[in-house]
This record gives sequence, C-alpha cells and structure tokens, in this order.
Amino acid sequence: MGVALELDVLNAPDEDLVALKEKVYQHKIVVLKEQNLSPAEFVTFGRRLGEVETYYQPMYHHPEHKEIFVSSNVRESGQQIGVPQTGKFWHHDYSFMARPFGLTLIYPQVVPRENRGTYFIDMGKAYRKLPREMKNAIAGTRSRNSVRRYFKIRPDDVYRPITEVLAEIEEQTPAVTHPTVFPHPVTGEPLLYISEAFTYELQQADGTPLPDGLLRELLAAVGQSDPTFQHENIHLQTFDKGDLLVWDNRSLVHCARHTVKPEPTVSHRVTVHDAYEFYAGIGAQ
Ligand code: 7UC
Ligand code: FE
Repeated sequence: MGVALELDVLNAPDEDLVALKEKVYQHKIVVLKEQNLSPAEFVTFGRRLGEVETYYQPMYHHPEHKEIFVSSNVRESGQQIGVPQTGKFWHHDYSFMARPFGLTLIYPQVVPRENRGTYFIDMGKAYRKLPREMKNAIAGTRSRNSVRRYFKIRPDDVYRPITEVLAEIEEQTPAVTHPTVFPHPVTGEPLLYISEAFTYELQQADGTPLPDGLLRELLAAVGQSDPTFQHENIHLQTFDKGDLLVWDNRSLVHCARHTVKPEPTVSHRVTVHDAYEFYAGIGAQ
C-alpha cells in the first residue's frame, strides 16, 4: 500500500491530477514529496481535485481557511487552534454522514520526532481475506453509523448536562445507513465499510438488527480491535515534513498513532468529493 510521487500540485496540468487520483484508487495512499504550500495553496490544491467539504463543526476550522481541519496540540500565543488528539480510533472520515467524501488530504505541519505516522487498514484487502461464512453473513446487509461515541466535548459544553449534549448530537448528526460492503466506483473492488469508532449496528435489508457479536467478530478479523497494532492487516504510514498524503477514504480505515509521550503535533486536512458517487445509489434510499 502506498506510493511516493513528485508533483507540482499547483501548476501541474489537469491530466496529471487525473493521473494522481488514478494512483490513489490503485495504491490507496499517495505521498506527495517536498511540498511547500501555504494554507491558501493547500485549499487551492484540494479544489483542483474536486468539491472541497468543510468540516461541520467550526471548532476544527483553521482561523483563516474554514476548509482546513486543524488537528493540533500546539497553542499559538496562548490560543488553542483546531482540536488536539483527533482521530485516535479506527474510522473512515465522515462515515457518520449521509454523503462521505472519497479523498482525504493530510499535510503535516509540525511532525513529531518519535511516534510519527498514521495506522491504516485496507478494507478491500481485509474483505477479500474474510472467511466465506463471514462474507455470506453480511451479504446484502447494511451498517448504521454515528459519531456519538467519539464526538469531542467542546469548551462551551462545560457544565452542560450530558443528556443535552447527547440530544444535540442526535439532532445535528442523526445516525446514517450505508451498505456493509460496496464496490469501489472506480476499481470495482468490494470494500468492507465498517469501523470500530462509528459503526454501531449491522442490519438486514429490512432493518432487522444482526447480532452484535457479528460486528465485533468482523472488526476483530480485519484488525480493528488489536490494541497492539500488530495485526497483519495494519500498515503504519510514516511521513516527513513536506509530505502531503492523499488517500482513498472509501477503501481505508485509519487511526492516529497513540503517542506514548506527548509531542507537539500539528496537521492540516482538506477533504474532497471526487467526480464519482461515494457508492452507487447513495442518497437514493
Ligand atoms: O475529533 C475527531 O477525532 C474528529 C472525528 C470525530 N471526525 C473526523 C471525520 O472526518 O470523520
Ligand atoms: Fe480521520
């Protein structure tokens, strides 16, 4: 999984960007080396790839460019910018939303010395390796997804009753239904679309819930419940300063590395809808 590429992302002709996306669909992660982009230029690059999605919660926004999601534990003149410790759980970005995006772009700004990198699992490959009985058990089923277990308490939530916060989450981001398995719109590869963080139930096509044990078994089989990150499906993608990662958010679940000792880390993210439906027929139900 993963391939490195040199590309002048702002000046390359459109066909090079089409080729870049082809590489992302094929190799799942592309690392663009030696990038030197301002936040505005990072957004411009995102726009060249498709429709940029702005994160639904302003707490994550870059102060000048709301299209940039900031993950940071570094205070700037005493101020918290963005949100610290994001994504430390297995997930696809935005799978708790009705219309997730196909591409995630991460541009690390402050790279930790140790503990750098992000864990990934290729859920196409993981699906292929599942025992036949498990594939049969989930054929034609769908998954229910919600952000509720990983919603971050905001500074303004202090002293609010938890039940009020929970009600707000359900109202603003009601649970969504997606197919448990769908073919990648470009490669046709079947992708298992479940995550430890956001998927809370599998159901039959008629809405009948499947036993919780099945979801747990699937997550364990693909490597999403291994606390040691030693499962053979888990890939640690490292990066250096100047790297810009583009990955296939349909195929990959990812998990931010658990830092043993806290080190300064800042990362900018832009997310993009490509020219294809996330999966065929999304939004039609
Ligand atoms: O703070 C976080 O870890 C954000 C997470 C709940 N959502 C990221 C996403 O794009 O799904
Ligand atoms: Fe993420």
